Amino acid sequence: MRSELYIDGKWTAAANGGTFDVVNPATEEVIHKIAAATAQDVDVAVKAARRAFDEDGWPKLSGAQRAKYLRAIADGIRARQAEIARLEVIDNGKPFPEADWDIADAAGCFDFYAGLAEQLDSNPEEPIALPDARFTSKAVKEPIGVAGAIIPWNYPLLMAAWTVAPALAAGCTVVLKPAEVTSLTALELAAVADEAGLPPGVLNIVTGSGSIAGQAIIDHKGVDKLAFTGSGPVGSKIMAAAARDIKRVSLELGGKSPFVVFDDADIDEAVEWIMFGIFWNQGQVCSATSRVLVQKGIYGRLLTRLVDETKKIKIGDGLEDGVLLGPLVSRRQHEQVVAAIEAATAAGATLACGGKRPEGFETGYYLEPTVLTEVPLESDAWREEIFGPVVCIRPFSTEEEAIALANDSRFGLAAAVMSKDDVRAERVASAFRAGIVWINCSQPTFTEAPWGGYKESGIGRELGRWGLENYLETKQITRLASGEKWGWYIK
Ligand code: TAP
Repeated sequence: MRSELYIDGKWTAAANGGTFDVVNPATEEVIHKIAAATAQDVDVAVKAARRAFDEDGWPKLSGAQRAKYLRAIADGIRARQAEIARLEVIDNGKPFPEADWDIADAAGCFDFYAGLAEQLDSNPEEPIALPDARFTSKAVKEPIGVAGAIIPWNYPLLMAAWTVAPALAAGCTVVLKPAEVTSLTALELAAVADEAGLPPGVLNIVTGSGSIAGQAIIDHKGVDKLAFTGSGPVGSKIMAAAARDIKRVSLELGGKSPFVVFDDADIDEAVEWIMFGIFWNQGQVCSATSRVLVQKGIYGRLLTRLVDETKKIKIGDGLEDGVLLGPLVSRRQHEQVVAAIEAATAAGATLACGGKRPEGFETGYYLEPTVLTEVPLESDAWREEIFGPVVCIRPFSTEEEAIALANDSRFGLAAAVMSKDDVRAERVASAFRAGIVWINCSQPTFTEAPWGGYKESGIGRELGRWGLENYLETKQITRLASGEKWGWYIK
């Protein structure tokens, strides 16, 4: 396990020697200590990233040359997949098969953006037709500069890949701050990049707190672009900080995503996807479909089946075979989710199952998977992100009612609909005010497709070619044809 900052191609302690504890959420044991970056460390990292961008030529490499590094990083991650996945489990708590999936996805993300970096070479410019024949014009794409990336704890390595891979592919250099509670695998990414021969300063990892290291990144004048994934309040702060220096900014924030199930849906299939939509990763998923709306004809039967299946979920340490629900990421997150459930029942909601620490789990941040019914529409449980394994479920009568309930939210990250009637499913999909819509499923995520939210769920899109655009500027180059004269002042 690494414990130092990775700055300018070197491993280094924090300037003041400070560290923070790494806690295994399954055992509550302190398993490691990691350097806590100060503003001074962030300054050194940003200056290294600036030099790598402005002087050392990272953006001047061809896309194909950058792609070689990205593919070497992908290969390096895959070569150590099981070991990195294990680190993810002891840091974040998720079951090993989920962590293994994430690490494979992270490697795939570097491969995907290697392909897009190569495409930048084959499409270096776009000719622009002008209405004045004396001029020709073209648009070219150029990297924005130094990207400051701040990521959360729910998919530690994968969120790093979603920001670092497109940034490097575009020709940007990066200073990345992982979440304090899950920093182990970001440091492994630095180690893999180092082994891949990535030039010094191109990728810098500064572990530490949001209020010190994160704040230093968002305030630094040497950072051109801020890429943030996390909570709305911090996203709002980051946007305000970006506004001060007109930094480019992309935000991937939370949601309270609806899942509408019509009464022609297969109940088993619906229950499978409802569970996947809220219990995967202990429900700590920005796109979790945490508000389920079920048409009255099947509501009772579906609820009974959902509660039966939810009670069967095997809870335990993510390293144990067959575990489908690990502990929540931290004591703080556990306390917040328990408080949200208590507030829900105080507001009038009914606990259909779950809601407490499971029996036999006195240690670890464990929580039973929870189903809430009769949740008042104005309560926080219905309207605010809980970010835990807690689903609110209610019946509806008509399609219009379901759409109105689904869209009645300040968020708009994701939404899902289930129906055997394809025409209706498409109609509802197009009526959802959300950036990601699933039909007859919930959560499958592909590196190729755009990811991001409407309304307060964020700004900009990650993944796919949209993710690359996040790190590119557009420049127009307009030329007066030789032999042409302007003749405004001098005839
Ligand atoms: P946040 O506080 O938003 O943390 C996300 C990242 O921002 C972390 O790296 C954090 O650092 C950093 N950060 C915090 N304050 C900062 C500041 N002033 N300047 C710069 N960076 C700062 O999320 P959280 O506290 O981990 O979770 C709180 C809630 O946010 C959750 O319950 C959930 O609702 C939501 N959340 C959403 C997502 C997604 S994917 N949308 C992911 C995680 C959480 P440190 O954590 O190291 O201090």
